[in-house]
Amino acid sequence: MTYELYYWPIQGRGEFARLILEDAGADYVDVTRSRDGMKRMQDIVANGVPGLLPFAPPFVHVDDIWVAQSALIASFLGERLGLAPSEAPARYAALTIMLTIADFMNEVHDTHHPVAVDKYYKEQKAPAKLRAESFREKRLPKFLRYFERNLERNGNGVFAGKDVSYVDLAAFQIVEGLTFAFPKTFKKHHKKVPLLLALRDRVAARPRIAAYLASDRRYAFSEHGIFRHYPELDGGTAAPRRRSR
Ligand SMILES: N[C@@H](CCC(=O)N[C@@H](CS)C(=O)NCC(=O)O)C(=O)O
Repeated sequence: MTYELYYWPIQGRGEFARLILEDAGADYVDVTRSRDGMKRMQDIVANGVPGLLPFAPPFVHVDDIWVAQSALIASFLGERLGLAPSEAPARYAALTIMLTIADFMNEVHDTHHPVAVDKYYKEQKAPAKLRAESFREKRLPKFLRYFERNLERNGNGVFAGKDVSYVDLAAFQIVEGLTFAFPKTFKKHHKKVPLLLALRDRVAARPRIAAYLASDRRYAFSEHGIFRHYPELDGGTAAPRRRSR
């Protein structure tokens, strides 16, 4: 059985699914890597598939099932691929935290696109600066504290249940994203999130994740993704503009 992942050729919100598929050693296709993949994805957003009309990528397909929305995809894949807690209370706790990670992704996105999703960052730089200041000073510390407290409460190094699950892989991704996009700000919080950083290391050391991260299947972070590094949004000054000839 082959899983199909439909997502843009960036990490973005599709990366949660990739990490699960990779960690599970699942047979999967990252559809937009193929020559006609982008067109197939856009056709599905325009016309739907039997039983589902997704609003936006990412979405996944296996057998006759189609699922959209990154947090739902993560829980769907985690449950099918042995990367979810087995008991109901912990399963719902994992999904609760995953949905909070999806909220967090929206707030990260809004630091560089606070006004209009369909306009460029350069068209909303002044409000982005304000939004990023609030993110750095209020929202990021609040989310980080929430994640750390969940790890403290579960008491065994993972977010829910006894073993590493999809939500731990997602937490790895947000630590990586923050390290790329907000290096200066995130470093100031390191001492306050020892369990989150330890979880990041634990996930990175999982053999299939380590192999994936070293492979060309892992897209690099970039200024087309959700986590973008603009020094001025990280409390620094803007990088000098490169002169084009
Ligand atoms: N809540 C959705 C958001 C999906 C989303 O915003 N996808 C972006 C890429 S990360 C997109 O392609 N959006 C196109 C659009 O909103 O028109 C999720 O978590 O999957």
